Amino acid sequence: MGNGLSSDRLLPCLPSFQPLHIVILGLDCAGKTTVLYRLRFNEFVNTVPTKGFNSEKIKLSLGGGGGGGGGGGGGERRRHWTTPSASFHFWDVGGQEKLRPLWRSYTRCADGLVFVVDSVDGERMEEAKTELHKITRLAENQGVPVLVVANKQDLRDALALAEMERLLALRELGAATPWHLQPACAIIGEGLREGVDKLHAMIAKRRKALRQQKKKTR
Ligand code: G3D
Ligand code: MG
Repeated sequence: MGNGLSSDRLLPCLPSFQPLHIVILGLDCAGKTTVLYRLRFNEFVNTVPTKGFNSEKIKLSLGGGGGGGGGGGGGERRRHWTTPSASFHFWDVGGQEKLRPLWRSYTRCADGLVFVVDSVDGERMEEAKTELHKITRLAENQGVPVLVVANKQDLRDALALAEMERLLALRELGAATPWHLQPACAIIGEGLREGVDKLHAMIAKRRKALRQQKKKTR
């Protein structure tokens, strides 16, 4: 689910040979740190509330959907040499209310955002929506692709994807902001690699559009 659009006047701050700068945001307890360590180690890591941030550089194969984990290919035993891969620098930032004003300093120069939402936390869906829209509306984040992770889909009371799309008002994110809503269960890793594939595709598409735009204005 997503709009898959890509166009913006801002140029990405990082040259393409550097890892993609991805910021993982969302309310506290949504599962951000679980997502980060699942991608890094391909296993469940017990988390404690994040007071500041966690950061990991991870090389991941692309296009394989589920597949192995990160950590430079440690869990990717069957990877063929032609399988495309990409390097990511993930920043998982604390989601408690008092820490949210700090988000902006991490998203400056971001190539992409991952916004993790607890699919069971209906009571705080409005709050999640407000924070998501606030961060994507910042001038420096205009056009930055967003992967919205509908996490904890393993739980019985998880909201359906269409309902989450509606409650988070994803269609109101703005025509310039590409987004994709990915159902996931971070504790077992389900949906995460598909989500990263989508995010990477949106970033690549945006970069291509920006290059073409730059050529035209020369
Ligand atoms: P945060 O970094 O967004 O604050 P955490 O969230 O990654 O610390 O996760 C908060 C709690 O949610 C953790 O449980 C974690 O195990 C749980 N969690 C994360 N992802 C999932 C998921 O996909 N399904 C389920 N059922 N639980 C998940 P605790 O008990 O340690 O608070
Ligand atoms: Mg955390």
